[in-house]
This record gives sequence, structure tokens and C-alpha cells, in this order.
Amino acid sequence: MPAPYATPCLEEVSVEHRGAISIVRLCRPKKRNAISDGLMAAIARRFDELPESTRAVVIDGEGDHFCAGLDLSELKERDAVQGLHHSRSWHHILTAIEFGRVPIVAALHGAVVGGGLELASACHLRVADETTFFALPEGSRGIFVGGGGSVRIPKLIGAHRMLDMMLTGRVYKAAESVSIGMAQYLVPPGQSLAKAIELAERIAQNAPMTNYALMHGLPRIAEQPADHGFLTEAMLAAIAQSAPEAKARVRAFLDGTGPKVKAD
Ligand code: 1HE
Repeated sequence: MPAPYATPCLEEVSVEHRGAISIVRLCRPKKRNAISDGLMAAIARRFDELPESTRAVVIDGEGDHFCAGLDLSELKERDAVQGLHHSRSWHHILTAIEFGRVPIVAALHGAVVGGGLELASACHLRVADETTFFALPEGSRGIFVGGGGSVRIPKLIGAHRMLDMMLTGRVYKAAESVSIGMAQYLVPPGQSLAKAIELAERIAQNAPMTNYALMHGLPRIAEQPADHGFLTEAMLAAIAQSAPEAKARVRAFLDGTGPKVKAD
């Protein structure tokens, strides 16, 4: 049976609602938040059950590490067909959160490795604190990425860097990870959650249609031929600007009550 139908271990993924944002936390620190089938099913359930009032999500991990990737203890018994369905179940769940209703900010620290990096790369923004390190140990374990990493990670850092990580076991530390595009923000140790919450609160203030157009439109437009992309862009622009909220925001700027762009 494919893993999406595993019994969710709900105690291993907590959710906390703070106004317009929700914080989803991997709570399996003794196993470095390694992702078992039950934990993955719990991630799916937590995202499915987000209330209508949630407008942005932060995902983080309890303990010293964000996530040690696939729970390797579950790998040893799987045959090829089960392996195929397992990989497809990760695709299903991570695609559902990437193309869900609200943007997700990953608050990273410690190990972000293997499937942990696949989870982080399905999020919309990544904040790394200085303890963060990224690796793809699949190469040295004799396996391959299976959670969408070969599709998503090259889009962040390029196929050549992913190849290097898997062929040589190269580890990217926090500062370098930001310079190559793996994460967008670098903060001192222990501050990734606070920064991710600050960003999520800012995102939650946007018009929901703008956030939706960004999450669903931008990645698809990037894969379309230019003339298709221009048409998709025009349709999203037309829908977004016709929303009453957009009209009210533009009016507020014009009558001097809306915010100006500030340099800092
Ligand atoms: C685990 C896992 C795991 C820890 N599966 N049990 N991922 C990896 O190859 C990374 C494997 N983990 C590590 O390299 C290290 O654990 C860490 C660098 C993340 C953390 O080191 P450390 O010293 O803090 O912890 P530890 O002592 O290694 O681990 C603590 C416990 O967690 C220990 O179990 P215990 O019962 O002996 O206490 C570890 O066995 C357990 N643990 N990581 C199972 N990953 C969709 S395909 C995706 C494919 C992949 O993700 S492959 C990459 C898997």
C-alpha cells in the first residue's frame, strides 16, 4: 500500500496557529526528525487541516536538526514496487504543499539532508541559521533522491551543484548555501524560526490572490515557452487586479494612506 495511506503519527508533527500564520513543526528530535511513512502522512494531514484563516505557514524542526531525511530503518524491507509507490507518495504530498493554498517558509537549522532538503525545497522560502548544513547523502547510501529532489533542487542551485553533492558528498554550509540560492536568508544561530515567522507575517498581509498567483503562476510560467508565459502572466494579472482587495489597496496608495516602498 502506498505510503500516503500510512497511519499518520500526529504526535510527531505539531501545529500552532498564531493569527494569520500557522507553525508546523517536525517533532521527532530523537531521530533527528527523520521522515518515516507515519511522519510524512502526518505532514500531509497537518497541511490538509489548516484552517481557512491561515494565510502563510512556517515549517521547522524540533531539536538540533531540521531533518535527517528519509527514515532509513524503513528502507531496508522495501522491494522495487513498494519503492516506486513510496517515492510517488512523497511526490504527491510535497507537490500538494508546494501548490497548496498558502506560501510556506522553512526555518532551517542543523542538518537539512536527503529527504529533509527535498521537503525544504518544496517550500517557497528558506531561512538558514548559521548552524545549517545541506547534504544529499543518497549518493553514499547507494540510493537516489526520491522525494522530488531531482526536479526541485536543480532549480534552486543548478544540476551541476546537485551532481557534485551526490557524487562527492559535498556539504554546503549556511553562508555558502545562501550565495548559491539554496536558501534566501541567513541569520545567527537559533534565529531562523523568528525570522521565518517575521517573513510569514509579512507574506500573510498580501492579498491572497497575489500570493496564489505567485505560488502557482511563477513556477509554471518558468517552464512555459515565452509566448505561453506572457499569456499566463496576463491572465493572472487580470484576475489579481480585478479583486476588490487589489482595488482598495491601489486606491489607498493614490489617496496617500497606503504604504510607500522604502529602501530599508
Ligand atoms: C536516523 C536517521 C535517518 C538519524 N533514518 N534514523 N539521511 C541520511 O543519510 C542522514 C543520516 N543521519 C545523519 O547523518 C546524522 O544522524 C545527523 C548528521 C543528521 C545527525 O547526527 P547526530 O550525531 O546528531 O545524531 P545520530 O547519533 O546520528 O542520530 C540520532 C538517532 O537518530 C540515531 O538513532 P539511535 O536509535 O541510535 O538513537 C540515528 O540512527 C537516528 N537517525 N538520522 C533513521 N535518516 C524520499 S527519498 C529520500 C532519501 C534520503 O533522505 S537518503 C538520506 C537519509
